Amino acid sequence: MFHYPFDPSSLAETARIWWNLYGYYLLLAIVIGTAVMTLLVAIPLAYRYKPGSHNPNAKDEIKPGEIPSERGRTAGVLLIAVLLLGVFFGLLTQSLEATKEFKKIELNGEIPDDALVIQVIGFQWGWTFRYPNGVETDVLIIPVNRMVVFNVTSEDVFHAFSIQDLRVKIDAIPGKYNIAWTKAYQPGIYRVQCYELCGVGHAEMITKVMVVTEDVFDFWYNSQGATLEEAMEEAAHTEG
Ligand SMILES: [Cu+2]
Repeated sequence: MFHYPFDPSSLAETARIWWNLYGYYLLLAIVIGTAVMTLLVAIPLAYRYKPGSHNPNAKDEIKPGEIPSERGRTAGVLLIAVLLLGVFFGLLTQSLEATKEFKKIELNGEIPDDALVIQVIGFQWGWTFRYPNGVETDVLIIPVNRMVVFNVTSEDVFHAFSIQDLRVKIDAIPGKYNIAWTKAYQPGIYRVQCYELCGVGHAEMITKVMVVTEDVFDFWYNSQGATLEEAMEEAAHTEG
């Protein structure tokens, strides 16, 4: 809906969902930030000390024990309060919608038939990706335009599996499987990183995800553990 610089929503469906939500929050932050900064400048200017008049706004002065008159502000304040409530309610609704979309596999209780399900195992300090055909890798390889479901766990301490560019993040907890998903829109290489402080090697708990075309992925997947370079060559060969 909104388009800002560094918009990642063309990279993946998950990126689109969260970036869209981020747009609402950013817009509100800009409106409120502008109002606050304007008042911060305008009020000291309007009520500053002026020579010859100790209190230029004496009519506004409230004396101890006196109840100030409303001076016609109640309606304005009420209007702003109602508007803000409306905006916050809108944000709440949008946030719930985005969360529901990201959690849809758990909520629906079923994985789409054409989805690729990859087991993601975090450990001190690295990642193992286990594919349905039994192949295990330390680099994540996924096809473009296909739903990829991550079944995330840990074999030691708490970690968090994340692909920042695709806006995927989920806790990796020993003894528990957490589900995340994405659907990448274009081939590319992105970073996989641990987002839960998990020991001295935490900062190096990084690998990459390679989003490849369906052809390359199929060659790689069916080759049962060939390198991705081989699969890419093979795919290029077939096309040529
Ligand atoms: Cu970690």
